[in-house]
Amino acid sequence: MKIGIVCYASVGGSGIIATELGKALASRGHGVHILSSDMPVRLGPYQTGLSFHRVETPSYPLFREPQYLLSLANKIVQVARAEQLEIVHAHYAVPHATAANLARQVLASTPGGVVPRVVTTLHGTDITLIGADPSYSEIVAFGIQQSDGVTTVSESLKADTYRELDVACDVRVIPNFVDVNTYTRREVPGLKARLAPAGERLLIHISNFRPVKRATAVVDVFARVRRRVPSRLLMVGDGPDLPAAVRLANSLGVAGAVEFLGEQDLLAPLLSVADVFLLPSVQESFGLAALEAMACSVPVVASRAGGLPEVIEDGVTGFLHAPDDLEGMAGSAVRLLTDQAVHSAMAEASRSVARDRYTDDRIVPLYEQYYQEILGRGRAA
Ligand code: GMT
Repeated sequence: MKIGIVCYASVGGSGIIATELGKALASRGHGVHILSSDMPVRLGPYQTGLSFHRVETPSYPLFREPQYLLSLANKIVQVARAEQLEIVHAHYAVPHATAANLARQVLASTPGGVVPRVVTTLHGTDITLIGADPSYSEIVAFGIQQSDGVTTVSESLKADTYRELDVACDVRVIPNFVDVNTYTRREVPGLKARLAPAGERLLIHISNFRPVKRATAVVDVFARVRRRVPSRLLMVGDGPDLPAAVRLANSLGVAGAVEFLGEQDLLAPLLSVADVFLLPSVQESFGLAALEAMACSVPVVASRAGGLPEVIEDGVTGFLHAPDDLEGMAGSAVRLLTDQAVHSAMAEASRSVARDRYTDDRIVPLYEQYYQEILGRGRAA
């Protein structure tokens, strides 16, 4: 198939999954074209069958705002025509579903031209935060409704979509996936000694430090853990709440035990030296970062929110608590750090779940089947 994938290039789960999907589809023989405003973080080196198309959004003195929706729709039209795309797969509804549907409309108005089918994958905040905002909701719902196929990354997000927006279309749940060969626990000589020189236990958090991730709650939970277990915290990523997390680490007197590492390309080595992953998000449609940790045999202590209970089994691969129960999260982390038997069982179960349910080999064919179904429906019509 000839497939266009539209995604954000910034660090965030939707762009990561879109890029990993593009790479996996190309290695399975499809012609894949990624459209984004910049090179997506996980694109990696050249791969046969995979190309990248930059969406340029020129500024003009009259415009106070960049016209990204228009330049993206325009780029989709151009790439679809040049490459005869059969599928345009929009990752994150805002505004990618709208741009893809607009492009399809333009292409349909050209006699004899190719008209791709539009698939939209909803990732989370495009529904739960941004999409449902009254400033966007009508257009987001329309973009979803007009798509030829719609997927969500969890059952929870599917329910949120029906609840938050006025959409009545069928929604297919296709969960996220992880490359378990890249994300696997490995020996990293000297790294643990460098990050935990006195043999402390290591907790880790990886995110884009947006308010929904509650980076300050991570520091708060860690401060409670450190009172009971000699430990250190790795904070990986960057975003609006980073300064608040640094301030809180200072005011709680744990700044010396917290390393703010910023954005990192290679996460598996850091996960390989970690003992517990903390994810106290307010809301999380899936929790790709948690799945990547699990693949590296790191048990997760997280919020019982959104799709996290679909990924993390409470008491088996980690512990779940109400988002505000920071003391409960600290208690679970302490249990993992002090009871080796519990930790080993959960580490092993975490790896097994990632390997048995969420590999690219298992999930990517679900997208291929879905594309075929949608193309088949188009032909029948
Ligand atoms: O994690 C983020 O805030 C980024 C956001 C995105 O769309 O880039 O992530 C969402 O999509 C990921 C991939 O499907 C999910 O794993 C995350 O759980 C989801 N984030 C939220 O729902 C807050």
